[in-house]
Amino acid sequence: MSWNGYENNVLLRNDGNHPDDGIPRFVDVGMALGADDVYDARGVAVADFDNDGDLDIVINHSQGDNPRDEAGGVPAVLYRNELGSSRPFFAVELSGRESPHQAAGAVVRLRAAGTVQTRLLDVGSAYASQQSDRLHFGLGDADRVDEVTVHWPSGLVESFADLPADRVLHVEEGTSSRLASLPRSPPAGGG
Ligand SMILES: [Ca+2]
Ligand SMILES: [Ca+2]
Repeated sequence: MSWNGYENNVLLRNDGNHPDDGIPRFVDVGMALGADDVYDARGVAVADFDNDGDLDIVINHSQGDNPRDEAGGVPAVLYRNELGSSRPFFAVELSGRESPHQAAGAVVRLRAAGTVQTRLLDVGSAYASQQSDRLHFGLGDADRVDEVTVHWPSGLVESFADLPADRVLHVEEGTSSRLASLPRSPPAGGG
């Protein structure tokens, strides 16, 4: 994103906490991955748009308010992730019953291979854009999930143990759950 207009977008890779000081390190990989466009970007949404198990990015732009804009403005751009499809993932979709149907404010914790990740279901996530309500977790090298815990806005807490990777867990609050697979896209250049 650029905040002053017509700066190259940056895409920050999280390299984790540094072993010396415990402070997270981020590296700008926008130019290396071809995601450093100079258009006047405004909104960003991160979701698995092609249902292949990795997160992709859509960026929208302010329209035609500057002579450098192309005629009619710059359309939204989809950056399709072709790096992460081979790595395992896990995703969670929630339907509230006591909680509001969209389950805004739910917190999901996932534990796999000794690492805990936390996601907040946030329905007001970015300017002029909205994240997917499918909560996505990258699993690194783990091929199973030890436990998923859902903290519903109603106060209900539900846990699900020993789940396979590369699945979407659909949970209806306090009622039922089921695992589904995604239609994984063929690799870039594949048939
Ligand atoms: Ca994807
Ligand atoms: Ca992909």
